[in-house]
Amino acid sequence: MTDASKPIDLAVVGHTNTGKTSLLRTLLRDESFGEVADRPGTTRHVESAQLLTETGQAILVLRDTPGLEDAMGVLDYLDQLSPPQERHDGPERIRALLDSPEAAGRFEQECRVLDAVLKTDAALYVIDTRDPVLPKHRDELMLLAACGRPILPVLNFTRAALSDTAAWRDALARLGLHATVDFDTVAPALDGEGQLLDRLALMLDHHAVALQALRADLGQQRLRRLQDATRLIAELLVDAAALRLPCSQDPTDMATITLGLRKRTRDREQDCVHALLKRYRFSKMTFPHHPLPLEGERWGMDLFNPQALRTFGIQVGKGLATGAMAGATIDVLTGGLSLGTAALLGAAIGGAWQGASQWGKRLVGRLAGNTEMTVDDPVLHLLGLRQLALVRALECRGHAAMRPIDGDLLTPPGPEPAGSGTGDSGPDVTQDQGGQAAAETDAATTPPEPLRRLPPDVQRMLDEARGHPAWSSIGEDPVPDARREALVGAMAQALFAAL
Ligand SMILES: Nc1nc2c(ncn2[C@@H]2O[C@H](COP(=O)(O)OP(=O)(O)O)[C@@H](O)[C@H]2O)c(=O)[nH]1
Ligand SMILES: [Mg+2]
Repeated sequence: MTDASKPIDLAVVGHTNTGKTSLLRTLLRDESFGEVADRPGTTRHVESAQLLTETGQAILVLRDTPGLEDAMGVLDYLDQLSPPQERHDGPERIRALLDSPEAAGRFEQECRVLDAVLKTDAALYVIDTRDPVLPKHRDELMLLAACGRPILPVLNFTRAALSDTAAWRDALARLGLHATVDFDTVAPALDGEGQLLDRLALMLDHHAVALQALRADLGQQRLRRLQDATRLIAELLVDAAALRLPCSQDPTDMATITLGLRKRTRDREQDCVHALLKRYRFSKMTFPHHPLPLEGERWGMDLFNPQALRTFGIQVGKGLATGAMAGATIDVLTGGLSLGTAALLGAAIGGAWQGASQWGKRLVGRLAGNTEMTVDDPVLHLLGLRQLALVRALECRGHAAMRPIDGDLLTPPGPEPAGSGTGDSGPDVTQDQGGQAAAETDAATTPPEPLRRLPPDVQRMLDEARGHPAWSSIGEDPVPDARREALVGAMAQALFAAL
């Protein structure tokens, strides 16, 4: 077991339903590992999986085990089997137990766990910190200690209202377990796995180098995920900013083209959501499809709804706020020159065009036949902010979480827009299994402060993209362009810095 070139073997143990399988899911970034449920005895066998570096090297083997249900019964039986006065050491006594008939009988489940612990380098003892410290927990720890392996208590459910980590730390210290790690498997701290590996490195000093290397590797993986995520968002924004749909100045035609513009933008946003979920190794169920309705239902979800824009603190010009063309800018075919939205909308619908004096009559003349619809700036901002909010949520979500991310994430709390009057901006009440919804709501009460605006650099880049219709992969005639790639890279960096 001391061969430092072999993967480090860890048994994940604890009472039933404390989140052992959940811990594996989150550490492995695998929502589908094992079976997780709010009822006893879901994990019946010892299932294992490897935690790999980015290059595929296995550093850790994690063994999920069934719950220790009758530690007290096992301890009593151990006393009969090998009375303490015989002075066998702990592992010898446990081996005697494993050789006894009860290993295939009454204590089959417990013996599977103990067998796994004897074969591993250390045990992670998972604790539901909402539970009071009970004699059964002390019995479990005594039994595990008899295996002669280091034990690292992992404090789970730390974000639940009833969690009492102080009581647990105190009780564990009394049992000689002074190193513990907080790790809420549904909403772990950003550096949760790093802290876990640090504690393990202290306990398993001959594996410390490998554990520190794994810690650094996981940090790199996280960084690359974030870089890829911001790149996906930059791609989306460039596609939306560069999108231009030709249009006559007939108001009916304009309204139809606007619908097409909205559809392409929304579909493109949905693709980005899916790509982000995939990059973070979450299923589509993590953030179910929000249909982004045109009106009503959930105003907060509508990309082109002025109310949604305001919730993100985005100022909307008067001319844009309502009407069939909300969210679209009418633009002129003048080498990408983008004119003020409100002003042009005013012109298009026959109102006074305040921009006329600013741009001059010649330009008004050129408007005559050659208009285009583009996605308006506030909508581009909203698109970016929503995706950044999603990335932040994915960053601090464990793969054990079962409740979908709340769609309200996309309309984070802000000054309530006057007259919203919808009353439906409260948290989604999602049907969920067992008691998780309540506990996960605890975790969800402290989301990171939402970003309120895109960085000015990004705005400048969006302006540039507007002038290049061929840069839009959802446009009429996309053409690959090195300058576009460079811009996407630079925008991704600016978004990364904003996160
Ligand atoms: N809210 C919340 N629920 C959790 C957490 N860890 C586990 N659960 C839930 O608790 C239940 C039991 O978890 P599971 O991993 O199956 O426990 P095991 O029996 O120890 O393997 C499942 O419904 C999990 O979704 C946590 O940190 N927070
Ligand atoms: Mg389990």
